[in-house]
Amino acid sequence: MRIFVAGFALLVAVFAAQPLSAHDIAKGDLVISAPWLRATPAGAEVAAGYLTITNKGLSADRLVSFSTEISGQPEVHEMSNEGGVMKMRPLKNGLAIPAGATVKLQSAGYHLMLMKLKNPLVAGQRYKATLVFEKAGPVEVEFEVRAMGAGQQKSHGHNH
Ligand SMILES: [Cu+2]
Repeated sequence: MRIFVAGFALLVAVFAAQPLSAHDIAKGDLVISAPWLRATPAGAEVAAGYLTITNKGLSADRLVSFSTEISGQPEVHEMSNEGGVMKMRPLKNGLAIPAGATVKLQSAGYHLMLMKLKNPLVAGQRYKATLVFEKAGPVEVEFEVRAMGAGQQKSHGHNH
């Protein structure tokens, strides 16, 4: 009995350590969580998207590209500090997701860039997109638009 209880407690601990929220999407070895887009002012031609990708596998994968109906030219970008000036540029070979790593696309870091934006993004809207990984293949996700002032993801504070 004692062994059973201990085993059950361990199982609970494992699940508690890795909560899978309603927004998490698993495909192959990858878990994608909390995809969101920052709302844009009227007339904006670009928008930025953020999410977190965890690779639970033993081999590296790569976010090669993505597509969404609201962007005529979606690109995966990185920010870099060049002589004190933050610049961004497309990652021509995609974004590496090393084995066992969690890669966050967030403000001032890697991000999805929605160039040629077809309409302004308003907080509360949702847009579907397809992320394309070298190994895991295409993964359908849904982005939630958050207010312009939004920074980091709020981990689980979302109501339907
Ligand atoms: Cu960018």
